Amino acid sequence: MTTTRRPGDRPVALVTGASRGIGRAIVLRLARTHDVLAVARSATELDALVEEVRDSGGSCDAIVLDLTDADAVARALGGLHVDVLVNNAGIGIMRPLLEMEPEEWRAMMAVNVDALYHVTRALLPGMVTRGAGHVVTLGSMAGRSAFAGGTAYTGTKHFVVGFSESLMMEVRDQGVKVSVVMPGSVNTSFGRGGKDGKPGALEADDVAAAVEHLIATPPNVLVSRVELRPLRPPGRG
Ligand code: NJP
Repeated sequence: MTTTRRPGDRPVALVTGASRGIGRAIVLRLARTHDVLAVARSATELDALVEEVRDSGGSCDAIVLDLTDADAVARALGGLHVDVLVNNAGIGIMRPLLEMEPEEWRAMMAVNVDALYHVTRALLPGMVTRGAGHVVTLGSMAGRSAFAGGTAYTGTKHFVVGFSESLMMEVRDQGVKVSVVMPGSVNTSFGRGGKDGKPGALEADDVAAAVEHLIATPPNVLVSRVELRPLRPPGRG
């Protein structure tokens, strides 16, 4: 994949977890204004997404990648020109700590925590060198609250908030914006409930619209944290 950029080229956005759910919705939104790189493991779903974007006149390329493979991430992403990185990939295994298998713990840490480092470490140096860029990471309202059965998941999302806000302070003076988007429940196949199992939840495109909005802010404006809730969640009197 070429990284040579010409004057007038559209900015490049790379979205992880693009094969379905929120990441897919973000790709479809950003493809209106950006050339998009869509990252996930599922080649068939990514191919369908690429086709959909191209059919509507946009530019999208798929990168089939397991984000938990640090060497593969460095090989595939290192040196790419990316103006907007959306760290969206995540998994949610909701189980009390004492019922959680060690491999479930490790799987969640590998995607929600370690992969965030692998991907950001590959793409941030280019942004710093160019003095411009935006890193947006999908956190969660679970990154500021707690629930039984969420020991590991809320831990990873608290990590995301600390990571994003500290990174923001490390690179803002070098022209790079860092934001964390924290939705409540979103109607995807993620975690508890399954698709269509979350009445009153946000839709994936609601989250994508928020991401689109915050990367379109003027150069001197940084929205560093977004908490996104449905207006009238069911079951609240
Ligand atoms: O998740 P889902 P959502 N390597 O399950 C990818 C947060 N969030 O869109 O590899 C590469 O539909 C996977 O692709 P594939 C949540 O914590 C959600 O709902 O093909 N990619 C798929 O594209 C997460 O950070 C809710 O299987 C890997 C994507 O990740 C983000 O929003 C609420 C991978 C997951 O798609 C997206 O969630 C909230 C790997 N090793 C926060 N492993 C909610 N939905 O309710 C997974 O507050 N992926």
